[in-house]
Amino acid sequence: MPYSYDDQNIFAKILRGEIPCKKLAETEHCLAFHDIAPQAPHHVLVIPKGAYVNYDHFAKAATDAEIVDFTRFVGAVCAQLGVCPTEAQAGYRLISNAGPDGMQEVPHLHVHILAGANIGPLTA
Ligand code: DGP
Repeated sequence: MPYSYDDQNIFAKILRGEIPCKKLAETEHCLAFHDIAPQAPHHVLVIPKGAYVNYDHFAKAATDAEIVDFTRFVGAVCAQLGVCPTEAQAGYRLISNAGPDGMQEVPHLHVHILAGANIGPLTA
């Protein structure tokens, strides 16, 4: 069954500028902003601008340009945060919840970047 994208989801509204966010960085294809309910000292969400429900949808339907941009952008945002594992004591976790068993709340693909502390078991 093909994915059906709900354009009234909260991240679609953020992308359209209908509700505000604390923006960290942006490219042609992606946006990074702070999570409204941070679960770590750094808790940033990275989303593609395209209408993708989750990672599975993105991997199957996105263009190569979108996928490359998204992948590199996540790395660039981690560098911007100063949490790349090459930094002493630094590092991060990337989490992307998908579907009901994945506990996904917002049906627009997002990757959580969690960093700034020793991140233990997650509920994000
Ligand atoms: P998930 O469970 O993986 O779908 O996580 C959704 C995340 O989105 C959750 O950590 C809270 C965050 N979130 C929900 N609504 C908003 C919002 O309006 N603004 C921002 N910045 N984050 C939101």
